[in-house]
Amino acid sequence: MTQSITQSDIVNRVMGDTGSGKSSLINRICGKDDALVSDGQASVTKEVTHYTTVVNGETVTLIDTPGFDDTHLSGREVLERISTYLYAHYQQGRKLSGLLFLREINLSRMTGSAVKNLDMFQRLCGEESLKNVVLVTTKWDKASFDNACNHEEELVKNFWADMIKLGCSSPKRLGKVVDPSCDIVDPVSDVIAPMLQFQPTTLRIQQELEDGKNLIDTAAGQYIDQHLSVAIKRIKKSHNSALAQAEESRHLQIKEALAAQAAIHREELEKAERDKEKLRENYEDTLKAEKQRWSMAMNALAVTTSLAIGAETCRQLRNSETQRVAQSTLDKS
Ligand SMILES: Nc1nc2c(ncn2[C@@H]2O[C@H](COP(=O)(O)OP(=O)(O)OP(=O)(O)O)[C@@H](O)[C@H]2O)c(=O)[nH]1
Ligand SMILES: [Mg+2]
Repeated sequence: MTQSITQSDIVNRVMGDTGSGKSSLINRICGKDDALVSDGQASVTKEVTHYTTVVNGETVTLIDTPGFDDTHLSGREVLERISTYLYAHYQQGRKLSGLLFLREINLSRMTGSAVKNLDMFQRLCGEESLKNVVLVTTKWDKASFDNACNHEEELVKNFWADMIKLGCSSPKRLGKVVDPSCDIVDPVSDVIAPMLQFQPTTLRIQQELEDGKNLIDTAAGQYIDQHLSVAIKRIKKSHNSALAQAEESRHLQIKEALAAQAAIHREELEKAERDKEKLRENYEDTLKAEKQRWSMAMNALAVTTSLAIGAETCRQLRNSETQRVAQSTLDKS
């Protein structure tokens, strides 16, 4: 169950590719199954949610986030959710202690969306906060050890080198179980515990929003905006080409298939143009809208919590009633 974060909590944010095991890791660290875990088919975590646990006597809060390669949400939607959450916490005087960036080791190559995810992560953090970042590779138990080592080497050499140079911790290996022979470590004692020593940091996106920038003018917002412009150009081209081919074709079935294709492109185009427009909106309006969305979620959470408390109270009452009846039977006998 989520709890509110207090000023003294050590707050760590968990990011990474979709399906890389962010929610599973949080469950493992907290020793509970509160965060919803995917079955590997599609992205599951859509809301930014926090979970709290105690490590070495310190209260640690872990923030679960959707990835920028989410299968349901657009990059703009993910950016809005993450930045609003982070900015709201910053405004309340809370800083992040650490950030975990996860990558599944048994994937052989970095796809375009994985690269985008990594770029967005760096733009959100800024160089100053990279010393608070711990890189993590997951699912070592599932991969062939040699292939996993090769992929790790490729990541460190080609994709994570700059981040490591700027102070990121070298990657930690995680799998379902700890295995010292392969350097597969324990997430609590080997990943979270060392992070307790980190000096809290202000992320670049938090500072940019504090300086009064609109989302589109932040480093992360600009990246999304550029990607949307490229996507809009590409979709327009495909849309026009499908329409032209449909017009030229003499076969009714082909004509219909191409027209259907053009209609799909039209929808994609409208969505991308809407995203671009929304990104341009005043950040205060975005913040207000996101907070409203949250407040509904928070109310729902409060109801769930009180229902849970109700059920627990009933259970306790039932137990005490059972004990009372048992005691009176004993007294009578
Ligand atoms: N074998 C193995 N499977 C894992 C490990 N960690 C996570 N998984 C599995 O990977 C799948 C995805 O895990 P999640 O924790 O939902 O991943 P996520 O990054 O939170 O995914 P989204 O919220 O959808 O972005 C699930 O089926 C997990 O059981 C691991 O260390 N080893
Ligand atoms: Mg998740």
